[in-house]
Amino acid sequence: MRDKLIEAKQKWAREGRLLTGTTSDPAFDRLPPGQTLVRDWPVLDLGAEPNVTPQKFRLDVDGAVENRLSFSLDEFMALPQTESMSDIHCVTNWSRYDNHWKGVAAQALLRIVQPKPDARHVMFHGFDGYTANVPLEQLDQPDVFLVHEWEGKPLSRAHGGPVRMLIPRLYFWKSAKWLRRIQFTISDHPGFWEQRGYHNNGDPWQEERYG
Ligand SMILES: Nc1nc2c(c(=O)[nH]1)N[C@H]1C(S)=C(S)[C@@H](COP(=O)(O)O)O[C@H]1N2
Ligand SMILES: [Mo]
Repeated sequence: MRDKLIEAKQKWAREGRLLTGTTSDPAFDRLPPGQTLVRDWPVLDLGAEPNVTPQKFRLDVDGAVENRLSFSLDEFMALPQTESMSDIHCVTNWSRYDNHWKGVAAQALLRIVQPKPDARHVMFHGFDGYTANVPLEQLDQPDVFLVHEWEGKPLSRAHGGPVRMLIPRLYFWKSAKWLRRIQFTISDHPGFWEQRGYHNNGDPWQEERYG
């Protein structure tokens, strides 16, 4: 099942499925090219949704940083919490507007861990072994959060609870669920889908679906 799904998605990447060949500017077009609005929130993952109990939860922040950190769930929840509203854009072409989130601002975390001057890239690791990479400047944005609440409720297991990444300006595959580790690196390393034909950057308005 899992291998079939991965194979199908790799085939879409090779064929350039859903590509419209147009780009737009988020300042003028809220909906990126080729996207369709949905009201529900679809679940997409590799099929093995880990059961991350509060006891099992741990978040490590390490690599090229001045202060390596490791949080229990209580320690994570004790960090300053921020509420935000943002849109989701999935590469499989659904978008969902006005999601209300609560969590820790990535910029607040960056102030605590202090990336070293030569840190340029970030790899997110999930409890299921999933990885996704972004340039450090994509993490250092005011709308990026480590979220644990959606619409006033704890984030469900299916959507990556207790804690997932949220990077609204990139396709949603960059937002790792069941967040386990944030690793800062000097050079770039492709994540799970990036190794399988997805674009390295993943900007929806540039239609960076496949690389
Ligand atoms: N840990 C982990 N994070 C993941 C995935 C995954 O398989 N494992 N799938 C990604 C993909 S391809 C998408 S589209 C979104 C889907 O998030 P959702 O199920 O909450 O809609 O999660 C992303 N984050
Ligand atoms: Mo996806």
